[in-house]
Amino acid sequence: MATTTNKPKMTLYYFPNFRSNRCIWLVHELSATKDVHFELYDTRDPDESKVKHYKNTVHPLGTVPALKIEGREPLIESGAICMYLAELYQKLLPKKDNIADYFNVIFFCCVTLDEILEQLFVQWMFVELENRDNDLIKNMAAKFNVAISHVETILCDRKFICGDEFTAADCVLGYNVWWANVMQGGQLLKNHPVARSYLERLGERDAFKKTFS
Ligand SMILES: N[C@@H](CCC(=O)N[C@@H](CS)C(=O)NCC(=O)O)C(=O)O
Repeated sequence: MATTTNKPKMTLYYFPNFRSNRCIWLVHELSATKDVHFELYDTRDPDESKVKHYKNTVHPLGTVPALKIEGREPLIESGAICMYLAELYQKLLPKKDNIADYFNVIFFCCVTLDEILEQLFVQWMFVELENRDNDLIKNMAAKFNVAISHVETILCDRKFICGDEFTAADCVLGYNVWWANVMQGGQLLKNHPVARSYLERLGERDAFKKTFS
């Protein structure tokens, strides 16, 4: 028998192992795969008409992720998609006392940590060794160090960002910690045992395993 739900039909446009993973992971945590259809979208698709159509109908800048929702404007920011889905399902939300950490960490990840990691990612992945901007790398690695230390002060006495219960904020931050760990042999987390054990804890979750490959 087909299962029906009272949720709108949704399509999550994604590319694996990039920021889309925040949203894919959360969909698995929410057991919402019957409502959210995953649609692989390659921003570098050589078929220009596909890219044009995506920009016209889903995301004006042509990036992923994006969540198309029946009857409304698509959501085009990974953090906003996570916050929206948690609200829609009324699951994985913080208790009232922890709402400040919830908002603060989601925005810190999407605005600050993403920017730092993106600059390091571009240098390490796309720029030949001899052409790398070593001052920029040093500066961004130092900034990351301060930023992740700040996150560690929040995590040092709790399992997850909002206490002992996992929330959507952990899908957002967890992606950043995973991202930092897969670059350059994990050197960014070398002196950050709290962040590393947080990642280990997240890695034990079934929804994490289904998402990250
Ligand atoms: N602020 C956006 C950033 C989206 C973004 O930059 N996505 C990258 C992948 S992680 C992308 O689509 N890059 C391809 C491109 O810029 O052409 C979010 O977090 O949703």
